[in-house]
Amino acid sequence: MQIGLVGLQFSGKTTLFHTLSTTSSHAQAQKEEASIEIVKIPDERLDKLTSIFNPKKQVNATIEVFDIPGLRMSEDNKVKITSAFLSSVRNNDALFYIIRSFTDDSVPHPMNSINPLRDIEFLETEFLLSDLAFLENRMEKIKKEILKSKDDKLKREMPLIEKCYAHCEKELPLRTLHIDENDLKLLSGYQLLTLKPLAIAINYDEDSIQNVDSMIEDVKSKIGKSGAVVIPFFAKIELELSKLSIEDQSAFMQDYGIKESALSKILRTSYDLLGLQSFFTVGEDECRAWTIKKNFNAQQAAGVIHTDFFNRFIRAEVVGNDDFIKHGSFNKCKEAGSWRLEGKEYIVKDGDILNIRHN
Ligand SMILES: Nc1nc2c(ncn2[C@@H]2O[C@H](COP(=O)(O)OP(=O)(O)OP(=O)(O)O)[C@@H](O)[C@H]2O)c(=O)[nH]1
Ligand SMILES: [Mg+2]
Repeated sequence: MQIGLVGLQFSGKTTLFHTLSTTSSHAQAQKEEASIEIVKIPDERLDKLTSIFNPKKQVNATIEVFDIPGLRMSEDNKVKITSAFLSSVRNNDALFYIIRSFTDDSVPHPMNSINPLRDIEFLETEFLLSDLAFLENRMEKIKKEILKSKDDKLKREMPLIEKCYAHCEKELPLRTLHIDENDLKLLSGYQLLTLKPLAIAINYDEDSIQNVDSMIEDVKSKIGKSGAVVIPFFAKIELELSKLSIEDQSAFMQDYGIKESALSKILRTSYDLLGLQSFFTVGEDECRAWTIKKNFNAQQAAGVIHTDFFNRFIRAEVVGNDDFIKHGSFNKCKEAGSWRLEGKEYIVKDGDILNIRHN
């Protein structure tokens, strides 16, 4: 799974990116090309399991974060969308608009003034236009092909594309259109931009921390039907905080009045947007978090570990997270009556500890 940080130039994307990364050096902050970081997802539940098993290694779930250089002012003093930019955006499973609200005279804004709502609207409009152009092309193409081909798929696709086009024409992003699962599959290869789950992350000045809740509510009330989640962050101080030890970080966050770090907010929101959850496997070799879709059954979850586990699935031993941490092993959970043997149809719950039986 990959999320993309998208926005205008100098909105704080790379600064935020560096608060997320645990490995890269902060020295490359001004780098201009796009970069991808695999971000380890902190998980207290996994930490607890590791303290029980003391395994050779702990493997956290990860998510890929793509830092895309922002749109800048071109020679005619306008900010223009480029095809290179659009194709970088298309590559992601979910988007985070990184929107500037901080003021700093030494950092120019490509549109020369600070106006978060205008910047959000700019991105939404450009992406909507890109989807409209694609859908229009697709309709033309289907019309031609449908005459030559007996493919039923095209006949199913046409009304769907028309429905999407009509929705976009009303200036509404596709993420606010109800599309059923099968139709989504038909669209999945097209990478429509306004269909991607969206969070709008607004980069505020540190002196806004106390009023940020009402500022966010204000933005939410003005962006209308965007179907987006809106979250605040404070790139500049959070970058400073991210260099401190975990203990110092929480002390400083308390001092500043920051309730949750940008890292934690971004990861939590990504999981929500993408409909993801975790399950765990445990043992003396490794304790590990795995990422699955929310409605995955036991067999699908097994397939994430290994395709053989999917094909040769027999049963899954399952213990809920709290129960496992309370009792500390599958055997003790058995004695306590909280161990279950489930078939392939079992819908895995967030935090479940699984042991897959296969032949
Ligand atoms: N005062 C202040 N400066 C910030 C903040 N966030 C970022 N900056 C500064 O703004 C400049 C641009 O930040 P970047 O994070 O590189 O911006 P970007 O969005 O990655 O820019 P592009 O990659 O060019 O699109 C840097 O000098 C940052 O130090 C902030 O919250 N407050
Ligand atoms: Mg950057």
